[in-house]
Amino acid sequence: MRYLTAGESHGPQLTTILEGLPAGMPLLSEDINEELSRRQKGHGRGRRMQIEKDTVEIVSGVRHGQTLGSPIALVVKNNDWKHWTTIMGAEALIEGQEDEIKRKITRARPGHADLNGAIKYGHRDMRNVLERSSARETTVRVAAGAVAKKLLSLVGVNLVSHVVEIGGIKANVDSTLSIETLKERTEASPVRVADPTIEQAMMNAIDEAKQNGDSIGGVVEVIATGMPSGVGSYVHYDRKLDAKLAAAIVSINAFKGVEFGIGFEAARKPGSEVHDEIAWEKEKGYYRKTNRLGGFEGGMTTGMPIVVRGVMKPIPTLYKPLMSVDIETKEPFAASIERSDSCAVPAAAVVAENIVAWELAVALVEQFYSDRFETFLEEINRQREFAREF
Ligand code: EPS
Repeated sequence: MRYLTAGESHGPQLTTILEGLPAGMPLLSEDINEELSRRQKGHGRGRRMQIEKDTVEIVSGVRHGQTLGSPIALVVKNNDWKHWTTIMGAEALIEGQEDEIKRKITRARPGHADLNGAIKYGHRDMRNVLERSSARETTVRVAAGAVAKKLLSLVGVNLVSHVVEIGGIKANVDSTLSIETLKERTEASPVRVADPTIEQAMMNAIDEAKQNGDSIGGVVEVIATGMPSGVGSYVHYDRKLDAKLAAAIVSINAFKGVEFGIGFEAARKPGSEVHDEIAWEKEKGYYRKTNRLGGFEGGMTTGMPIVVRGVMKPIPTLYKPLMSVDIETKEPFAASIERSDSCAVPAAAVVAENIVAWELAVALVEQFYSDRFETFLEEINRQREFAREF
C-alpha cells in the first residue's frame, strides 16, 4: 500500500492517490473530513486556517461508500488559490511583468528548506521551494491517514494523540487514563493537552511567542491500541515496523526526533527497569506487565499499546526574522517574512496520529493481504487467536 501527494501551498488544490487498499471497505468523505477539521484547529495557528475549510472530494476508487480496490484519489481544494492565481498559475508569465507578479523570494529562511532546495533544483526564486515544502501538504497526508484510520478502526485498532510539551512546558498526564478519556480531554483542549492544569500556561507561551515575532515547538505523543502481536519483522532492517514509524514521524515538517515508550530514558536505567516482564492469561494471551518499550520488541509489535513521541522544532518562519543572505546580492539581509503560525504543535499531533495510522495500516495490509476486506479482517483475527493460544 502506498500513496503520493501533489500540490503547492497556494496552488489550486492538494491531491493524493492511495493504492493497495482491499476492496469492500466502508469509506465515506465524512471519515476523512473529520480528521481534516481536527488538523486545522489549535491555539497558535495563523490567518490561513480561517481562509481554508478543508474538505475532501473522493474522485476515484470508492463507490456507494465502499472501496473498489482501484486507486483512491482524494482532492482538497485551496480556498486561498483565488488570491494566488497569477502568482502560482501554471501558465507562462506575460513578458515584462515577471517580477511584479511572482512575489519572488531571494532571502532564505534559516531552518527552512529554502536555500538547500533552491541550490538543489536551481531555483533563483525560492517560492518554488517554499510552496511545496510548506506544511500545507500535511492536509493530504492526513487525508491518507484518515483512510488508514478507518481501516484500523474496523480491525479493532484505536488511536489517540496528544500534546505533551509546548515551549518547555510539560504536561503531567496520568498514564492510567483510558484512551477514551484522553480523547475527550484533548478534543476539548485548544492546545490538545490532557493536563488541564498547564493548558493556560501553554497558551500564554504561544501568545508571548507571537507577540515577540517568534515561534515555539513541542512534543506530541501518539498511542495505538489493539495491534496484533508479531506485526513487522526482525529479519531485515527495512521490515522493522518501529523503524518505519520513526522515519514516518521524522518526515513530518519540522519534526526532528522520535522516541518509543520511555524513549531516551532507557539510556539512563538498568535493563531490569527498561524491559517489560512477560505474562500469560487465558483471556488475554501473552502480555507485558509494563509497557516501557512502547509496544515494540525486535522491530515487531508486542500487542501492547504502541507509544511513540515526536519532537517538533519551532516553525522557522519568523515575523522577527533571523539574518540570512540575499542570493541576488550576497549581502546580509533579514530572512523573508511569510505569513505563518506561531505554534502548530497541536495540529502536528493530529498529523502524527494520522501518519502513524498509515504506517500501521500498511504493515497490516502487507502481512495479512487479501484483495477483499472481509478476508483481510478474518486473517487478522485468526492471527490474534493463534497468538493467544501459542
Ligand atoms: C506554512 C505557512 C502558513 C501556514 C501553513 C504552513 O501558510 P500561509 O503562508 O498560506 O499562511 O498556515 O499551514 C497550512 C496552510 C496548513 O494547512 O497547515 C508554512 O510555511 O509551512
